Amino acid sequence: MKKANKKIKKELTVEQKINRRNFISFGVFTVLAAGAYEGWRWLYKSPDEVSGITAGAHKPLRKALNKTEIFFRRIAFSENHLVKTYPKEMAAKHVRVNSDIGIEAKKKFDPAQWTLQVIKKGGEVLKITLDELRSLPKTELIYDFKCVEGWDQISHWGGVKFSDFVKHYQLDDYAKMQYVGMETPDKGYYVGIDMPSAMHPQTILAYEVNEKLLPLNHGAPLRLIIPTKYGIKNLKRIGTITFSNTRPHDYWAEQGYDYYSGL
Ligand SMILES: Nc1nc2c(c(=O)[nH]1)N[C@H]1C(S)=C(S)[C@@H](COP(=O)(O)O)O[C@H]1N2
Ligand SMILES: [Mo]
Repeated sequence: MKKANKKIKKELTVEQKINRRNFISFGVFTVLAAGAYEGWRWLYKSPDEVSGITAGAHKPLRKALNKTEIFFRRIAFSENHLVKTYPKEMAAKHVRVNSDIGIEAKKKFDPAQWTLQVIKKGGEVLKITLDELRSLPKTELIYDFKCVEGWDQISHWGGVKFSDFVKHYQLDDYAKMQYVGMETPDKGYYVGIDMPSAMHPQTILAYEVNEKLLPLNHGAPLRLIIPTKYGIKNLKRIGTITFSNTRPHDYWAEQGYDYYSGL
């Protein structure tokens, strides 16, 4: 009789334990749910940032994005940190052509008439031909090009290192500014690049792919190859280069993509 009683008591205890756990879990769930709801309401009711350089977003979200950028710029980015390179044999023979904003085939463009235009202080414009650029030391780079749409490809580029270009054309004072802006000649596509990324030793003004002059669809006569950034920043057919301490306008940032777009 005594034994049986003990058994019943034990069973009740197990059930009580389950009930107690259920009660606690439910409580925790309710508190978390309420917290999440309050957080969402806070975000939802917070003011929109003014859309401009970047697409409109609720201010706290943009703040968080900017904080992430600051983290990557201060901690993760280093001039000494080189992007991985590959042997020539690994480079794709048929380099993928992605998009053509600002360089559409239907648009008239004569590469022979092209000069690169560097906008200097006071509106002075430095005009540079492709032959001049080709007479500068050439840098080659074979690396894994990455597009935000999800594809990547090892490809082989050649051209003038941006930092060599700055030195050669005595743009050192301009390179003390915070940003470089680049646009297609028709101003249809444009990017803004923070100066440390532009001056990174693997950033090149490329005029070759697979050791031949660029075809038009890859950005002839000159394109940006910046391996520390996603493809969107690798502007094809550079028309003008500007320097500034404020963020230059950026085609995809205006559509809501991350301005920094670093890798
Ligand atoms: N002028 C111009 N440059 C551009 C683009 C574009 O649409 N127009 N697309 C960008 C994107 S999203 C990618 S992934 C790369 C693709 O370069 P590729 O076509 O040479 O592979 O170019 C970048 N540069
Ligand atoms: Mo892309």
